[in-house]
Amino acid sequence: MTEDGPVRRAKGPGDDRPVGRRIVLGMLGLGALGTAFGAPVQNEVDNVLARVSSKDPSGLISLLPGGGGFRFYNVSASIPRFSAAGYRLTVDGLVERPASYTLDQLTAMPRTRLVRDVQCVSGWRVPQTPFTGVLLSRLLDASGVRPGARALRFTCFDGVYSESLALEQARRPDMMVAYQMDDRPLSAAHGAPLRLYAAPMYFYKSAKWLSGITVTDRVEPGYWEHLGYAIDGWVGKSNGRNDAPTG
Ligand SMILES: Nc1nc2c(c(=O)[nH]1)N[C@H]1C(S)=C(S)[C@@H](COP(=O)(O)O)O[C@H]1N2
Ligand SMILES: [Mo]
Repeated sequence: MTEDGPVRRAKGPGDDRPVGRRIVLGMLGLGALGTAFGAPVQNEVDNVLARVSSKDPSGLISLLPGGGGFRFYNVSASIPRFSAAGYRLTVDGLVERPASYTLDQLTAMPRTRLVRDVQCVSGWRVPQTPFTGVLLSRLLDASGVRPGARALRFTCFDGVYSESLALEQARRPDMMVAYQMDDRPLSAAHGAPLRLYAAPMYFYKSAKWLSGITVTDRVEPGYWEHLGYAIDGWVGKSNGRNDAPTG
């Protein structure tokens, strides 16, 4: 990949940069391996896709298994490694009962499946993508929100990304933590094993590799929000864009 120069970080939540020809060819090679040998290699494909993070002037990425019209974003330098067995989602802060969920516990909870369009603030849109997971309102009710709570802060096990939602936004029936996308377990690049899925908002709100939810007394702006993107990231009503709603 060095022939193409260093892979720099995105300047905005959808600022793309060209993927050099060598990288695209490299990805196609991995894609072929993925077809031949199955899932473990798919993780490698996802890793490469995520590392080159984004621009696909050739349109070839969408041909790769798992590509599916999505662009891959990662503000950190690599994809966090995880083991499904060791995974925990913590819920703490202004709650009566702090919690730490295993993936098995989350998948055993009542599940919600939503099928909406995905809209990135940079313009790309993926139609009608199923996400399955647990509503944030269920996690909040399970832990018991204390008086004075106003917002949620989301942290990620990449150690860099963060997000936020106001409490009343988080309680909506289209705000969840998701462990499936396209009716399959999340891939590493898409945030495995668990990501936020904020269906009515631009996709930067949907923090990947989710590690913690902290209930707070005020909204604490997330990674991109510190850099000027809307905290209330409603699709079509924020960030100076007029996209159609995702629902
Ligand atoms: N942890 C983490 N979550 C993240 C991001 C990121 O860089 N790191 N990028 C955001 C942005 S800008 C978008 S558009 C979506 C992209 O999700 P995808 O890579 O599954 O397509 O993830 C969002 N969540
Ligand atoms: Mo984005």
